[in-house]
Amino acid sequence: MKRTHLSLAAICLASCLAAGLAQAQTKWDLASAYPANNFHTENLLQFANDVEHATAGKLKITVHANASLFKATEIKRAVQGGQTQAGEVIQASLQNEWQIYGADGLPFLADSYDESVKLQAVQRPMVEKKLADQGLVYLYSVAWPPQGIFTKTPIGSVADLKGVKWRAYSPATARIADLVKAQPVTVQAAELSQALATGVVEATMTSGATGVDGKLYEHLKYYYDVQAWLPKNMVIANRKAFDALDKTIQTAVMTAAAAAQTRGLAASQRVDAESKVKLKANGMQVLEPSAQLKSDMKKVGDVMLKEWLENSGVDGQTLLTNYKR
Ligand code: PCA
Repeated sequence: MKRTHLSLAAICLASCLAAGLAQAQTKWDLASAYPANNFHTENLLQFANDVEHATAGKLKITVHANASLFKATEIKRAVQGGQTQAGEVIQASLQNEWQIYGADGLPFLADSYDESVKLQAVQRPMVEKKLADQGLVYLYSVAWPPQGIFTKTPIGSVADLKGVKWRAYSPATARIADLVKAQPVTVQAAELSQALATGVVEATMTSGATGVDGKLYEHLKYYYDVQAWLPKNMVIANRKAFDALDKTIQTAVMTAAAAAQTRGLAASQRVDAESKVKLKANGMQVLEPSAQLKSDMKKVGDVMLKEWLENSGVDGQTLLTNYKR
C-alpha cells in the first residue's frame, strides 16, 4: 500500500515536471497561403528557425503552408480571433477593409523595388497602427516580384483581354478586370493551377514566381513583363499571444522579423530574375508589353489611383503626399 502511494507520488512528480517543461515552451501556429517552396514560405521557415534558436526553444513556431490551415482570405481574421497565433497575409487583399492596405496593390504607384521600399517607409507606420487597433502585431513584410500578365493567346493591347476569364487575388486585380472588360474570378494561389486546368481561369496578373509555383506554363503560353506593382505579404501576430511572451522572447521575435524582412527582399529580387528563366525553360514566351499595352495599362492605373484617392480620404492623401515627397 505504502509502495503504491510512493509510486503514484513519483508518477505525479514526473508528469508535473513534464507539464512544467511543456509550459516553458510556447507553441505558435503560423498560417500561410503559398506553397512550401515559395520564397516567402522559405523565408518564414527560416524566421521560425531563427526564433527557435534565439529563444533556446522557448518559442516554437510551426509554419502551415499552402493555405492548409486557413484559406488566404481567412488568415487575418483567424489571427485576430486567436485561432492561430500568427499568419502571413497579402496586404492588397485587405483593400476593401481599409484602402491603405491596398496602396501597394495599385498599378504603377510603386512599380520598382526602389519605389516599393519607399512606399513601404510611409505605408508601414500607418498599417502598424491600424493593426495595433485591430489587436494585431506587425512583424515584417516582403514584396512579391513585379506583376505581369499571363495569357493563353498573344495580346497587343487591353482590347485583347475583352471577355477573358481573369483570375484576381485582390480587389484591385478584380477592378483591373472590370476596366479591361475581362471577367474577374477570385482564386487563391493555392488553387490557381486547378482553376486553369478546369478552364475557370484563362489569364491572370501575378509574378513570375507564382507562375513557376503554379506551373502556369502548362496552361498559359505568354507572360508580359509589365512590372505594374509589387504587392507585399505581411506577417502578423495576435496581440494577446505576443504580449503573453516574456520580454526577451518578444525581442527575439522582432529581431528575427527584421532579419526576415531584409532577407526576403533580397530573395524576391533573386526570384524575379530566376523565375523568368524558369518560365522560358518551360516553353513560355516571356515578352515585353507592346507600347500600346503599356499605355493602356497605365490608363487603367490612373483610373484606379483616382478611385483609390476618393475612397481613402485623408489617409490616402497623407500617404500619397509623404510618398511623393
Ligand atoms: N503571387 C500571389 C500574389 C502576388 C503574386 O505575385 C498570387 O498570385 O496570389
